[in-house]
Amino acid sequence: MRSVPILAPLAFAAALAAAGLAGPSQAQVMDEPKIRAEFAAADQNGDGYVNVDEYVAYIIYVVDAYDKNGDHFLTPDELPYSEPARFKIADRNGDGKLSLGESVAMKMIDYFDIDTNHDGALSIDEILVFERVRAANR
Ligand SMILES: [Ca+2]
Ligand SMILES: [Ca+2]
Ligand SMILES: [Ca+2]
Repeated sequence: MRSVPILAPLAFAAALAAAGLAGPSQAQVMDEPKIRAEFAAADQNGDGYVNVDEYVAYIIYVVDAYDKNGDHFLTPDELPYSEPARFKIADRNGDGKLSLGESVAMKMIDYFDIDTNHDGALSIDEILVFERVRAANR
């Protein structure tokens, strides 16, 4: 199953790409400063990896940031580039909006796709690879 980023610009994954562990070489097509900032924000204990707890916490934070009307649901108009097909997949109960649980469920699919060495934490390198593929497919 392909990953389906619904909260794209946060590019959460994209996000996680930085924190100073990555070499200077890697991120030409990506917004590296933004990625660095988001990785640092997500890596709460500063160990250079984003684990599941940190990932979920960051998704919650991000969902909150996108929820412009404060109803705790994300609708297509609140998502900068939502694609109808992706939104539909994420919207499991088909009510036309994404609950926090639906958003987290969707992003967890990304998490396991990104964690290619299956150590349960996301490194910068894993995120950069993931984002490069995603950018290429966009
Ligand atoms: Ca961490
Ligand atoms: Ca909302
Ligand atoms: Ca829903």
